[in-house]
Amino acid sequence: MQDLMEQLSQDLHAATTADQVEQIRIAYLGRKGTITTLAKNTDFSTLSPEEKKEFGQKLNDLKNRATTEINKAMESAKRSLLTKRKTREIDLTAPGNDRRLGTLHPITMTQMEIEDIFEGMGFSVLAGPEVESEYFCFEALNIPSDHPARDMQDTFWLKNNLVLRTHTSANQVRTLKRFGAPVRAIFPGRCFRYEAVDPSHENTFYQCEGLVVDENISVANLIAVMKTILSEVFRRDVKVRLRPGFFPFVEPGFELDLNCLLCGGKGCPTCGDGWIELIPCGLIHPEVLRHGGIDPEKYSGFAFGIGLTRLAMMKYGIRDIRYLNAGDLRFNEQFLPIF
Ligand code: FA5
Repeated sequence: MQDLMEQLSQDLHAATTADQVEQIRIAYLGRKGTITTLAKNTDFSTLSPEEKKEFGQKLNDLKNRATTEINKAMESAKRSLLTKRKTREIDLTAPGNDRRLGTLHPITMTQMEIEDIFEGMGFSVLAGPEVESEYFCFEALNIPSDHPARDMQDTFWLKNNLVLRTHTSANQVRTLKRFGAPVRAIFPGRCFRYEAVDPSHENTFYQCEGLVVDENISVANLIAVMKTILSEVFRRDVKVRLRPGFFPFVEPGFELDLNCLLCGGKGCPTCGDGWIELIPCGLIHPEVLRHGGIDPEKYSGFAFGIGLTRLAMMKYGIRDIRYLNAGDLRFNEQFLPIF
């Protein structure tokens, strides 16, 4: 029995965790433990009554000592765990855990920048639905169902005369009806067109519509705002050209093209002839103002539809629009925030 006690002490000495001490308790005092089975494995028939009594006392004594030792070892294992936790050493020179930081998508960054610039000029930033009624997307914009201009935008039709909006211009009449005049707002958001995808055309892309309605608004105001936007976004001189453009909801209408920043205007697969169609715009057609409940005799206004996706491409030097929707993080991670 003395040997057993010594063996137990050695085992407990080697144990460093509460789990290990518990394993030792089971090995010695558990149902099939060495001490527990000691009585079973002893042949009492060879012992005198005094010897039996003495054996019983020694066995009890052994059990008590073993229990005390094991309890002590358990206490100390728990205590050392606690101290370790409290005084966990911090090695300031150790390399940190590598945390993967996300980056903003180039379109998101461009949108945020555009919003900041327009807010600085007193515009509100609003949003409209992506699933739009045929009325707001076309009819209220002077594009009735039999008008050839419907063919300008290949449309995803849904049920019940709903469409996936083909342009953010669908917000124009919604806004006029809701806020009246004077009003100054932009509407960045996704648009959808059923069209063949190539380096500069996607079926899902972003535009940023803007409109200003007030008394005495003219083309001069429109051009001043467009110039401010481009100089703020690119922070350098960029070449633009303004040419007449037809949109049934503006009169007169313009196309504002940007000299391609990818090829310097020489012509490339992204732009074709050296110019990127970027911001169609014009003075809001009186009929559209009427749809919005605005008196065209008193108020006039301008509207524009920035191709936000293409602007991001020019800003970040992205040659193919398809990278932007591909969801490849290796692509997205190349662009650092611009603020
Ligand atoms: C429109 O969508 C008009 N609503 C713009 C407008 C607003 C005119 C207000 C007048 C007044 P357009 O179809 O040209 O026009 O598209 C506007 C811009 O969106 C284009 O110049 C281009 O930059 C971008 N865009 C159009 N289609 C795509 C496409 N499939 N992929 C990427 N960008 C596109």
